[in-house]
Amino acid sequence: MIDKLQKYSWISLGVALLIALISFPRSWYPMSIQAQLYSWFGPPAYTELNAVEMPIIDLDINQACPEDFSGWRARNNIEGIEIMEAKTCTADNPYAVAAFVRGTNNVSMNTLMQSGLTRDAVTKEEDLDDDGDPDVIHIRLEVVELNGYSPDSQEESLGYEIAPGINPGFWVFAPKLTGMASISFESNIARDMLRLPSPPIRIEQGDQVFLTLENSHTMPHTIHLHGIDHPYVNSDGEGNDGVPIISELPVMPGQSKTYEINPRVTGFGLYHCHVQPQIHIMMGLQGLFIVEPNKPNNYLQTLNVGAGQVRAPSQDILSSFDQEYDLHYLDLDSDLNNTIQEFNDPRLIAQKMNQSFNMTEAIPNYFTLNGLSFPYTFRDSLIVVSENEEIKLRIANGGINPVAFHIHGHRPLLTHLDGVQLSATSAYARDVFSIDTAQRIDLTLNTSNDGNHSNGSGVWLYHDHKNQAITNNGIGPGGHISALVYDEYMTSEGWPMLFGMNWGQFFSADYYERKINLWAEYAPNLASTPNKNIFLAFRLFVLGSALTIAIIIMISKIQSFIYAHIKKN
Ligand SMILES: [Cu+2]
Repeated sequence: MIDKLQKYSWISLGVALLIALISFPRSWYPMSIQAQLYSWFGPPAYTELNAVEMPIIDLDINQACPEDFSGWRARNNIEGIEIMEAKTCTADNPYAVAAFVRGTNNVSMNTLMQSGLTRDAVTKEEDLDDDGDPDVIHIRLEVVELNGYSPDSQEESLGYEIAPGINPGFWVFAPKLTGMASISFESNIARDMLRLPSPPIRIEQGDQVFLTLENSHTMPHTIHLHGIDHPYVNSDGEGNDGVPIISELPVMPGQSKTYEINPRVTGFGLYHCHVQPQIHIMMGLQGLFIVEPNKPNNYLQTLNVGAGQVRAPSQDILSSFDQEYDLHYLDLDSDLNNTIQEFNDPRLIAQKMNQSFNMTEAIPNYFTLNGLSFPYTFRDSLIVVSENEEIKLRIANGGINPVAFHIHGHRPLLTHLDGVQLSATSAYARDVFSIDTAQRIDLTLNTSNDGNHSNGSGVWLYHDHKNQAITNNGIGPGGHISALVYDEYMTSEGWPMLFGMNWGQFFSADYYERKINLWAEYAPNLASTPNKNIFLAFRLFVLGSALTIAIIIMISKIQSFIYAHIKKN
């Protein structure tokens, strides 16, 4: 019997080694052997990706966009002020637009109540040059904290989402409002007028402007007028440049201060806080400041809350353009901005911002356009056009990184740098415009379908071509991606017709929390998790078993060889 086994064990060993050889995974062989095997037997079959149909995306508009309850999108005429239609799904309150144009002191009680503004928010008086429009303008701004911490609430107080589930802390300049700061007693969500960015301000060349900062915040602040003609001291002989280490002391909590501006030249500048500017500017205390040419009967929309489309453009704009848009880019480092979610005590916030936070280590991880990040940028930062239009784009970069502004399918013309008009020979068209920190550019976008100005109708992306900036904390698409959309590609609900990937996942907080694989739906093979190969597992099991049997047989062979040797001796 033993002899028989001994006799067949050579065969068993051979079979076990053969099975081991066959089950040994191909990919474990050295490349030269693999290549030789492929030349003999051919490479393994190509596994095709699952083909998926690409239907028109059926996005639930209620998921994408809050409902237009009050019909704010429609074209309107309020108190004689023509307010253009907003074709995007969300729009500014037209009563507030009318009040910003006429002056809150010049509108009816009904308009004022519907605007939510105080009677002194933006007052307009005296036609100094007798050209049919008021020239003494008084603007009053408060400071509002968004997404701060309050011990009374489980969530951030005065909540403001820049993208699904993303609520960084901000400080903004905001117009003076009546009533509550949140939308209701039950909700802590900030009402529509309290948002990022600080609103663009528009005045006319030669206006006598009083800009009052009513510091309703817990920190000292100022207003500096960047690139706007203003005297160093005001008519009372007080500092008027807003720089607390040079010209004046900051405006302390509860105090107010009025800056005086009487611009002799037109311009496109900024206004921003100059207290600890490295911190306060990044917290959101910055806005566009535009000085328009003096024209007769020129009523300006003094504030453009949330920036975007100017719904009541000036006479100067209406004489040469079909539309005007304010685009304000901003980046932020959530480690800094979320300081106001770590503490409720202003002393601790000040301590971190003044001492422990190191601004040289700041790395922007969120990127906003007009206060929102993708996909919410599609709510109110779309540029909606028809063919053969001329559109004025005023673009400012308030972030610490440069913006490489790029628009698909178009070559806009650069006409102004930092508000200074280029000569006709130095104006140029291109498809990427670099905008460094605090710089402003004016572009004329022409939608003539001639292959040069425009490639024709469509949904054309516009975005920063710097690739960090098209993400939300590294997850893309995100950041300040938006689109230029032709009328025929807009739905009546104010959303572009989209072809391609399902957008439902972009409206999920899980996506930006890195919990969803974007490719799972249209490329499931690429999105599957490797190392779950049952066939490979079986093969390795067979390999292990065969090798175990072979080793056992070999040991027994060696044993019997040694026994035989001992017996002999
Ligand atoms: Cu400040």
